[in-house]
Amino acid sequence: MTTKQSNQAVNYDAVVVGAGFSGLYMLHRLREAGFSTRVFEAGEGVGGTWYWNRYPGARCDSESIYYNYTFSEDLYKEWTWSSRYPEQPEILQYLNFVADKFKLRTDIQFKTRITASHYDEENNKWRIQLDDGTNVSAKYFITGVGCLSAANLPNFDGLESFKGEWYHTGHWPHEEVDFKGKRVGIIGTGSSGVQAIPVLAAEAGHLTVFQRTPQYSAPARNHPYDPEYIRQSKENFNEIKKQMRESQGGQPLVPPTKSALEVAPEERNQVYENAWANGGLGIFSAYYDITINEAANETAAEFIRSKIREIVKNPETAEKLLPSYYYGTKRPIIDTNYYESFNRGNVSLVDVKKAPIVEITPKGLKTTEGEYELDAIVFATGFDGMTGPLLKIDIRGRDGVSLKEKWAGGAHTRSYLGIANAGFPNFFMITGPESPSVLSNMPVSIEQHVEWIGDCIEYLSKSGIETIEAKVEAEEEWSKHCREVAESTLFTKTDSWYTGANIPGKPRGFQIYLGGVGAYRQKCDDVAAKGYEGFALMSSSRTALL
Ligand code: NA7
Repeated sequence: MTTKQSNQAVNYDAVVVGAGFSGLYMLHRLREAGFSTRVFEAGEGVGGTWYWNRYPGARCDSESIYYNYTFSEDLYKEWTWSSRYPEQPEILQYLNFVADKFKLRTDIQFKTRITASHYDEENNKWRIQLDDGTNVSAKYFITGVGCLSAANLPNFDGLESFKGEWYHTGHWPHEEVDFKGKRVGIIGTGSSGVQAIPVLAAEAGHLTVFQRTPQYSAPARNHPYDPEYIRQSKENFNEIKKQMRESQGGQPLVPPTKSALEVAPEERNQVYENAWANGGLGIFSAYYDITINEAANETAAEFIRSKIREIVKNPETAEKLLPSYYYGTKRPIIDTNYYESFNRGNVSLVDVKKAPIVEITPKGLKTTEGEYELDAIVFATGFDGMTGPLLKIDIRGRDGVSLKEKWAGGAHTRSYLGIANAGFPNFFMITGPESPSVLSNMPVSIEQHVEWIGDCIEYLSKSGIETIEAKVEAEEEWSKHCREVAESTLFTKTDSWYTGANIPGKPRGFQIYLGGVGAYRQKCDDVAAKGYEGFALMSSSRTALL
């Protein structure tokens, strides 16, 4: 294993940031093609999101047989998932299995954060600074930093004075945290909070949930897999893989063809009842217009509200839990006993939209209405999504211009296909802003980017091309297209981390491409087939070939 010292002045063909789903496959893909590649990972192990998000109840909301790599049929057939929605430890186990199978660890340096990466135009190299004070360089700089890895810890006064323990769901300790009998407060009711609340409630002496925005959630109805179902999925590997890659959302689902408004209310209600009984995200995908038409959206929203009123026994609590934003325009959630938790005697709900949090005190947490004494606080307050993880690294392209500067001014990030940036030669982002990323089944989108980037680097190498860089016009056109697609939906009408609204001061703009995984793949393939249309290909760092 290479030590940290051995990095002094080392040069690689490619440096990849992060050893999650993206970094692991990127390393494998480039190494197989014969490129010297080094991955740097801040954690002590592989896993990325699944390494850090170890909070109680953490699990995936994509069905497990689709939430894995499909680049290797052997791998798909060797691994067997235990249940429909796997828990975090099982996904982490899977990624460790992948790292072992493809012998990836020898080219990963753990416990090392990349702090800066600057393009050296004269030598056409990325100069990469590590947090141990050493440097490396690479021809290609590739980020696999994930979309949700920069934790958002709200800037509450007094946190340092708190006498108890506090945790963020996205940076959970590796040791078991004992909440038994304790007075626990949890801030946030997004996917992480909704997953953690029932588990914490079962353990804590008392759990106080501090809710700013009530959420729509549907039961996951997780269950162990029938071995026959697993056998069939393995047998149908090629068909499943094809369907996932050509689909809208990265899962082999038949896209809805009906409007929620063209069917009789009784029929629609039955469809929603069936989806509720089956568990998962069936309501979200029941009709094609749920995220584009207000009236269609309201049918799904009101159905879930009716379920909340039915489940939660205390009418006052039920009322506080009723969401009112457009269903699905914040990440739709699936849960195990979320609303049911509020029927427990040891769970209380505090509306912090009505009475905001003022400060954290030595004894607990103060809102405008009173103080809550707590032994532990869990921040389930989310992430600076999409751009956050990229901007934590000081990335500078031509003329020393930083990515932060490039993305600061406007109301929107700009990128070409969510993969590349004008002014940043030989820099690729895996699932960057303006790609389908988080609004798709992530492993499918990750594989598509990794394969596209891998093919591109092989093409450049074979063709004697030294530099690839997105053209400004291509970038502007792509960003405009992304905005137009987003603006034709209800997504842009809600404050969410998708739009950057959860981070004070962050420029607002929809950060994800909503055109669908299949159509997006086609676009990327067309760009490559046309000799990397929209990119300038150069024989040196300045001389354009095409
Ligand atoms: P989310 O979905 O961003 O949820 C964060 C939650 O924290 C949400 O309920 C926020 O309320 C709440 N929040 C954030 N800041 C505050 C402050 N200052 N005061 C009170 N409440 C606050 O993050 P998750 O980790 O749950 O999920 C992230 C993604 O991971 C998820 O979408 C999946 O893709 C997987 P708000 O809604 O902003 O009013």
